[in-house]
Amino acid sequence: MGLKIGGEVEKVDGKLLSYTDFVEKYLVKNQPVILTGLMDHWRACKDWVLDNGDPNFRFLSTYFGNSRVQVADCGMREFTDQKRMEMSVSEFIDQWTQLSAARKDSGSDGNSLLYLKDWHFVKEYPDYVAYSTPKFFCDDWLNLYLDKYTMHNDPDTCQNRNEIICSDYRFVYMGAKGTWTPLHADVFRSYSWSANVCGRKQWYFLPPSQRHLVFDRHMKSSVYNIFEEGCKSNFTGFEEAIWWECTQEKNEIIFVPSGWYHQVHNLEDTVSINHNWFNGHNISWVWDLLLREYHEAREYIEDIKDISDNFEGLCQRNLAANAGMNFYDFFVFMVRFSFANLVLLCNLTNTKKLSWSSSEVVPLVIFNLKSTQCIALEMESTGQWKNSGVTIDLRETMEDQTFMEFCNLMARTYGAIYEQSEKKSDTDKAVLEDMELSFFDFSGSRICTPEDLVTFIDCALKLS
Ligand SMILES: O=C(O)CCC(=O)C(=O)O
Repeated sequence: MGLKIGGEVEKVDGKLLSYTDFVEKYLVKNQPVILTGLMDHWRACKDWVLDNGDPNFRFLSTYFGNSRVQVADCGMREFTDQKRMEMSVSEFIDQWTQLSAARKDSGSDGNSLLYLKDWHFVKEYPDYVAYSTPKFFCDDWLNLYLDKYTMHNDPDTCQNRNEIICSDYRFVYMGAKGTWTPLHADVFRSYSWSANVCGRKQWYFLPPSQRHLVFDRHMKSSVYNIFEEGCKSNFTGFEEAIWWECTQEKNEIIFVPSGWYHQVHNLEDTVSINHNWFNGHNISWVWDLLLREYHEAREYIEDIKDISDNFEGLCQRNLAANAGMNFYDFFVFMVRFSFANLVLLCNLTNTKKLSWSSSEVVPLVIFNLKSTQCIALEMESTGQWKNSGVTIDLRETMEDQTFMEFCNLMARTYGAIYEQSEKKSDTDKAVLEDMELSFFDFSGSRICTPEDLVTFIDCALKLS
């Protein structure tokens, strides 16, 4: 018996959809959708694709051939993912074209299929503007933050592995017909969007409410390939699962909501661009996952608790190694992010110096502050903050050039969502000086714990 298919992913013309409608129908409800008509002017759709719709291998190899990339062997499982290797883009393309030629000659599919994944293209080629992120996906706290800061600074973990791996969550994927991605929910339980520059993809989705059906009894291991024979016997709920299926065509963008498990198959030679991202609508998913992974990291080393000098530090270190960030990284991120929202709010509500329309951005900024505050309250209840060593001095932060750049980037991004990009939106220093006098007097200027962050946001909201 095949999969039970129950749900249908809507297809909507992105040009006719307002930002507010997208938020209400898909972000808030956490529902998938395919958007059309948003890639018309993308450089990637011209440079990377031949007239017959195939990938332009010669162009990709000539201009980007030297990049080192991660390539998955779709025929080889390694733990919960496919086995990965590193090679140059031109080596990858050579293997792809040889394989396609061999397939044409023999008529067989071959058994080794290579899939280029997670290529940090934007970070590597910032001046080659391959595409512009559609406004629906611009309220992206993750990539906005990573454009100015790093998430985790421990030299033992991600920095050591590779600077670029942690640098952003904007990727290019390229794979021949038949390449695929095993069943998974996205990193940090973020949203993702994925755009087909050429080719087609088949998506199989499982809503979060049915997640337990693809896990074993202990909720430890999950299904790798939904078409594998063993699924029914190893995962007893599997047959009850009701899947959503859809085909994403060339020049279409799919929105993948938080926590939806999905498996993806390339039906033709396909090049796609995808981002992972989170914002005020799904930040609670990120925190819930981090908390769950923290408990797992703790449980794993419980037996050395009594002989360890700094057991909590070790748990946080392991959490960062597994999840890409730990509680403190997430906390620092939330403090900087809230503070930048406050700066933006002050600029927007200072009517004397108002330089661009604030009517739509102010509610978004207030929503951001409130959703961050909710998470800070939850963080506080974990009680891990006594000796965390985290201190963020807001006066110092305000003097920091990187923070000012972060505030400006945020202002420009939120301006662009509401199509205010032509007008000046940079942070006004004079407004900040006014703010400093009035604000720090009653909020204090140091943030060390989630409790401090809650108080800080309370004060910030009073200004609105
Ligand atoms: O395109 C693929 O193979 C996988 C993409 C994916 O899982 C995602 O965008 O979340």
